[in-house]
Amino acid sequence: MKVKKHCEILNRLFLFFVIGVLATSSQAALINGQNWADSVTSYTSQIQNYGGIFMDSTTEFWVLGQSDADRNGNMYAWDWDFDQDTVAGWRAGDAGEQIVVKFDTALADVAGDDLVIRMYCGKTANASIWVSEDNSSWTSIGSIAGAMAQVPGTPGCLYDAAFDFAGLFAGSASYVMVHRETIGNGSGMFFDSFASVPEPATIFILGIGAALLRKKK
Ligand SMILES: [Ca+2]
Ligand SMILES: [Ca+2]
Ligand SMILES: [Ca+2]
Repeated sequence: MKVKKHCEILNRLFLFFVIGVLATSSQAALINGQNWADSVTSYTSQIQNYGGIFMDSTTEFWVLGQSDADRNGNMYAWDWDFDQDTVAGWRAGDAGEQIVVKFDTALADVAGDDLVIRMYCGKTANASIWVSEDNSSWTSIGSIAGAMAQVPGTPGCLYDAAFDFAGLFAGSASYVMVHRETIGNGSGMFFDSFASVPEPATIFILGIGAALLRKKK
């Protein structure tokens, strides 16, 4: 009996610890252990959502915070009754477009992938992806290319492009830039969100917390 009581107390203490860890790490941009871009640092003149509305200071949220374009969760962004046009990018025409977003909590090089960008694009689209500590010195970490008849490149189908800093970038990425590399038909590209890849430790703590809560019921 006594042992059981102790276990219960330990369980409770651990639950408080878990809640405490989550509470101290829960800033606005950290949702479910994932770090989302906090602000838009700069963007070129033709950056717009799919409906053709140009981004301004009131619509920078299109690419900030958690993914929100696909509200019914089928990885397709154009279910008009459900989904939202909360994306920003470029259409067929203008060259050299780019967006720079900033993370208040910089992304580190963790085991495996570090950055995930949710987007959709046309089949000839191509963007180079760059990271920086200071918004001045940039390192290329890869690219996203459209493709024929598959994701990415299937109209409206969202794609999570993941990037590993390992061997490419030794710093902590406070800034992420997406830069347009192709123009012409099918080169449109629209970005929904920018995020860290959740660290296994965070997933583990969340998992234990959820298991304990279930046990309490
Ligand atoms: Ca959808
Ligand atoms: Ca990594
Ligand atoms: Ca969005």
